[in-house]
Amino acid sequence: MDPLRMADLSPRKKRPRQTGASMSSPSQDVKFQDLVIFILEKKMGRSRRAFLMELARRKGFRVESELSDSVTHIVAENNSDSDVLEWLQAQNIKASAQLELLDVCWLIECMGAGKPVEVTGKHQLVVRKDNSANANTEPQKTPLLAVKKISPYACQRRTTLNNCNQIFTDALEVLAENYEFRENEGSYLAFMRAASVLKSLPFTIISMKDTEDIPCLEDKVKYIIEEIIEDGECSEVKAVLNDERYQSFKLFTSVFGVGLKTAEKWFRMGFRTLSKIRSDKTLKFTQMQKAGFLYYEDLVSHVTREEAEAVSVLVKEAVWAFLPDAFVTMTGGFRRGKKTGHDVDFLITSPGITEEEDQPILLKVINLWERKGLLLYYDLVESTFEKLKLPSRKVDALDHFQKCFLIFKLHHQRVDSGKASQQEGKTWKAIRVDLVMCPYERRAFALLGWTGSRQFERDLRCYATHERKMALDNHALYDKTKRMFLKAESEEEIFAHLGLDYIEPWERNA
Ligand code: DCT
Ligand code: MG
Repeated sequence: MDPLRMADLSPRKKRPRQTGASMSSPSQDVKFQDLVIFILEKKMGRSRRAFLMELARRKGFRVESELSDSVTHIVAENNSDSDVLEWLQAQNIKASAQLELLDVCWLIECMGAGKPVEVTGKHQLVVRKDNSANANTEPQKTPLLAVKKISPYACQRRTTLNNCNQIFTDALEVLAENYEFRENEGSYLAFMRAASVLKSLPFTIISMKDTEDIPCLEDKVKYIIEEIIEDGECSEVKAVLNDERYQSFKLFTSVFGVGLKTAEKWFRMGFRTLSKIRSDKTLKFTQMQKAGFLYYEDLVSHVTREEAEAVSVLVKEAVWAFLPDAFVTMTGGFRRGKKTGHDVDFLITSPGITEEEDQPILLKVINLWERKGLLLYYDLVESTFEKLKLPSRKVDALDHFQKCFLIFKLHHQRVDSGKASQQEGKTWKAIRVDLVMCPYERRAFALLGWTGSRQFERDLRCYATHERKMALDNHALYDKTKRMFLKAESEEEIFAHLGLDYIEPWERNA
């Protein structure tokens, strides 16, 4: 989630809505000169067209009332591409190859981003099959008909990174985060669940009718969606983004080692900036927070995939020096195909790491890196794993494996020189890394748990409990009816035990 992007949802005062002829002049403040939009009235209706034209112009887009040669993008709603081509033919206009024929979802996304967004496949108009049997029927892109019944559980949905509803999910995640900051867990979960289900949809919501069969959308969520459909933005989100408490919590918790409790304390003490906190003589910081402040700039700039791959090479090199048959797997967001992350997560195991016997691999790796001057901070958490412990009932519980939360000093020779390296000849970047080590027998559970997303994990565990009378966590799956642990060698087997279709890691971006 990027609240700065949300802040971009036009910082204007709410104006009375205008329709029809009272639209602002097309020439007002055109920010994006390269594209000229024409919105098709056919099947969209006059008032909705007028509303969208006005909104787009307010956001700095050039929107023409009449179709002309200068138009580069035609936006239509409820039309297939052949509908639009037929219409153009009837107007005696020949569509050039450069002319983009796009669904209204593209324009709505542009409104959310406050700038033109890249055209991808999902923005193209549906191609109507031209067999005579259905040539005269409506185009097939009627979202509700196109979608099977949507499950309320994220583990029964396929959620790729191609989010057609980002304008809504960004808004819902800002509101969820604000509830989290206010320790309202119920609303936090409700808004996260709603954002998650919208991320799985293969279409963009363009009217409230599209939301009718979607689960997990409480009234307060629908209200937000409706406002965004109508205005292109949400007043509550704008208020939250401008709220001092939200801004302070967001800022304070962006420091590694600072959680809600500390943020709350600093806010109550009247702090609003990190520089005041850092220079305060009376405050005591944990080692983690000290490191968080020291490497702040690096840690808030996202880890790129290139950087993650470079770290991966070094983790494997170090682990294999001590345990040549170890399996080292990058987990977390990068395993789900994300291009950036806040950290890089790794799961380490080997046939030699058993439930009975611990191996001091993490300690050896840490000692090695320390000798090489590659560790900026580390916290080694010892294992509290017990073979016969039943899976935790808490869906957000941390696991019991040995792990190390660390900050790695990644030298930049081989990777793209980002901002950090230009900083006065600095040749390295501080990168957050999590290393987790698990017994070989538990590797499938650990891999599934550490791949995420958090919402996906939450729903997997809820599904196991409520739909299957089983208990799942990062260590094990327990069948309460049969009163036995169910073993698994792979993630596929865990899904099969749960009676779920297998969901690939890149489809778990719930
Ligand atoms: N995880 C979990 N429950 C937690 C914490 C983590 O199930 N309380 C799982 C889900 C994702 C994985 O561990 C790694 O966690 P993060 O690194 O926090 O998440 P991420 O998806 O990798 O996100 P990012 O790309 O920001 O690192
Ligand atoms: Mg991660």
